[in-house]
Amino acid sequence: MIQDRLKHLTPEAREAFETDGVVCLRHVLTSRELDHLRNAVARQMEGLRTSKTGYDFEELARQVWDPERPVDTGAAERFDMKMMKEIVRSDEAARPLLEEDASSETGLFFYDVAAWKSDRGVREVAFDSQLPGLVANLLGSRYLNFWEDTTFVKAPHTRQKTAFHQDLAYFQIEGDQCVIVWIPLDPATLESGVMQYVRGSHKWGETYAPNVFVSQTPIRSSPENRCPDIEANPGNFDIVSFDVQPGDVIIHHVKTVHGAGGNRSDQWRRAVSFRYCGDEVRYLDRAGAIQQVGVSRDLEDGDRLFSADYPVVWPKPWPGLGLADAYDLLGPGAKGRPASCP
Ligand SMILES: O=C(O)CCC(=O)C(=O)O
Repeated sequence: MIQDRLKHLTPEAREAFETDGVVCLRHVLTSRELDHLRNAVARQMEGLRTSKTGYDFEELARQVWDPERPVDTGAAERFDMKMMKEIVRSDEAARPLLEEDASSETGLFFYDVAAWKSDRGVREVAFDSQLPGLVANLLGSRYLNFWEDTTFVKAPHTRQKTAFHQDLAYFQIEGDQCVIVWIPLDPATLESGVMQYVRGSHKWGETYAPNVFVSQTPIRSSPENRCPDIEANPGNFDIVSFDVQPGDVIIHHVKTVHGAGGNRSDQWRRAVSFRYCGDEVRYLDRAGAIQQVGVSRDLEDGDRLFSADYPVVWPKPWPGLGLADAYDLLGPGAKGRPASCP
């Protein structure tokens, strides 16, 4: 296992992560692990209208740009989209971020989070695959907390792009030792909307306000440090992307600016991304960070992430232990154990 992990972390891979803020690693996940994620994504998509955290950003973008169209997010409440519609519409620099060469209104840009809490298969991948050991090693961290998983699906012929953004200010954390692992569940290329990364942007020394993906407009409660308009001037930036197959993963630094095109292809572009934090990361109830749903909020600013909401997934208490099942026994949802239990 150790050899497998280190096999991926060649000197070139470490150098790419350090210099570019992003690295693509090939053949990291097994077909069983990918099936777990695909099954979880299918379940999440079935619950789109009833999930508190599930959105179709393609439909939302239509609601934002059409003044007559009411905002309707079903049961979802993670983002205040009515407020966002007003903010985006009053932002002079905002404009629809749509692919031009597709005219259909049938696209879907599905988003949901935190499948790990209810789905054992997602936990198996997030906690017990090669990823935690590999990421801990890449970050040089003694231990690793799992922050959250997020699902991003673009149906064939989805026009909506993913606005370029930086992840740090979405999370209630401070520190650089955090990565996002983007896991394609279908082959992905620029045509189908694979992720694009601005090389070296993790070293720009900036923290940019979050946006809601359909526009670069910062969410109002966040400090107004706007991400540069990459979509308007792509030639001014050193943008890198990777054609990927299921099993490959792309790991980016929490400060690396990234975005994606729409899906102009006939194929689905399903992806899940995992967020891991190292031992230098501290909790910070940051203004404008996206509120997590169903967390116990038992941490104070400056705390290490030692909370049942952010399980320690590396190192393993002993080799071979599967943490996916342990969470059922010990996590906040365990029977007879209140969420606030230390
Ligand atoms: O898949 C996408 O379109 C967005 C992914 C992303 O921004 C992320 O994983 O941080």
